[in-house]
Amino acid sequence: MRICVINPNTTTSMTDKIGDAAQRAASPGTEIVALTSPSGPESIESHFDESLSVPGLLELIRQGEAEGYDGYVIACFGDPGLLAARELTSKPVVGIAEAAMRIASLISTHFSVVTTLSRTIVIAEHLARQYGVEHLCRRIRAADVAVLELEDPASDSYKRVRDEAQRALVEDGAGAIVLGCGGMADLARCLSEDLGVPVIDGVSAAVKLVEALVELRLGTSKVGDLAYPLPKRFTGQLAYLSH
Ligand code: 5HY
Repeated sequence: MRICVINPNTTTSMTDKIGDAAQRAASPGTEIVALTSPSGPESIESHFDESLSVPGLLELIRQGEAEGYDGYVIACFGDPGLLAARELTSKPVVGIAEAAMRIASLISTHFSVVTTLSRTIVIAEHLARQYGVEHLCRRIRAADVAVLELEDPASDSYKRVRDEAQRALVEDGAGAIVLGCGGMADLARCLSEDLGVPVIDGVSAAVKLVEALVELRLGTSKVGDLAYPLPKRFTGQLAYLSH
């Protein structure tokens, strides 16, 4: 099968990292195609960034339908545009936050999330509530690492993420750690060895969930609110969407 993994920010080095993690997680018969959003913010660290990341990622899904992908991953921890993306396809579309939180709920009765900047904590809190795992999520923490610091080998971002995760084990009593950024996809194995608890990377979790859905022959329902978008006229920069 072929899975399209979309990085909704425009930083190609992060797309490469995400794609490598996705391919490592994928089964032997699965091809991963990792794509970078053609437009939008270089990193997503606020409601504003997240909203402006959606048109680019939706365009990749629109184009992806002609490529015959078996499923899609939205590789940003805010799961931006997830339901809009599901309207565009009958294939499975899985966001890394939903994937990571649901997988964490299968292996622990309480997990904590470690994300990047404090101002994005509320985004993950809203998702935990939306996905019905709020009672299992002890706390959403921030390592106070800017997303693009994760791309800088000279930064001490790994140490800050690890130290915050360690605090989650001690203070929250967390039984597992969820990594709250697509850019942390390469940290899970080392962190799990350092901390001695399961550490869930949403990119890997999402890839395995898409594989499972495809193998179960299950895709996005096209009945009701996730049916294909209604024909309508768009103007301005989105005029090309008119149909
Ligand atoms: C992400 N931002 O996964 C989120 C993480 C965050 O550019 N990719 C980003 O901080 O919300």
